[in-house]
Amino acid sequence: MRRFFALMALVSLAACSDDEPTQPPAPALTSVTVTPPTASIAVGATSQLTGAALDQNGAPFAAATITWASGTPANATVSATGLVTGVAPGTAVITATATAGTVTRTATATITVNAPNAITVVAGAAANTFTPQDIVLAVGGTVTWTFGARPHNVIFGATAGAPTNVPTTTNNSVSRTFPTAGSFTYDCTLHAGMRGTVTVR
Ligand SMILES: [Cu+2]
Repeated sequence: MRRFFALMALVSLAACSDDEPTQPPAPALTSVTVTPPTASIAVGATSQLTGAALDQNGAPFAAATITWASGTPANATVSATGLVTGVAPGTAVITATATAGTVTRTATATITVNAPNAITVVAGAAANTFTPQDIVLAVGGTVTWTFGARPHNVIFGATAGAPTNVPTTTNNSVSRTFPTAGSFTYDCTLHAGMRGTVTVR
């Protein structure tokens, strides 16, 4: 019986609202979009993302503020205005968060940071180090080793696709191209522990 009365109350409420003029609901923050949803940039390059907060009708909702965050800042960072900068090869998911009062909505863009085509590695003029030690290079890219007064060489491990070794060199620079994807470790055989890796992808 109680259920019956509750039902009747609902019916009369519905009837009541039918008689009143329909008021469009006030605009409310409903969604946020990020354009473009994917982008591909080189290390050091930038890409501008645009965030748009929308109401329930898909119209711009100007009262929202949008903030930006990178899921992996080691690969790509994002500024307060959505400008993405490539840091290291890999992928970063950038999140735009729209906020209006207590309502938040998020959307993401996926940024692919490509490996560079050319990298210079310094064979230490004073120290027994390759700098940078571990690098990621695009397939077909070139690494140039620069040598100072201190003699070093670049001797690759027995990996298929590794380029020709660089013999002991001073005061010069020598380049090698890497046409094959893979991880190529090398040593300076003059100095124990002096080594580096070229990851080609
Ligand atoms: Cu050396």
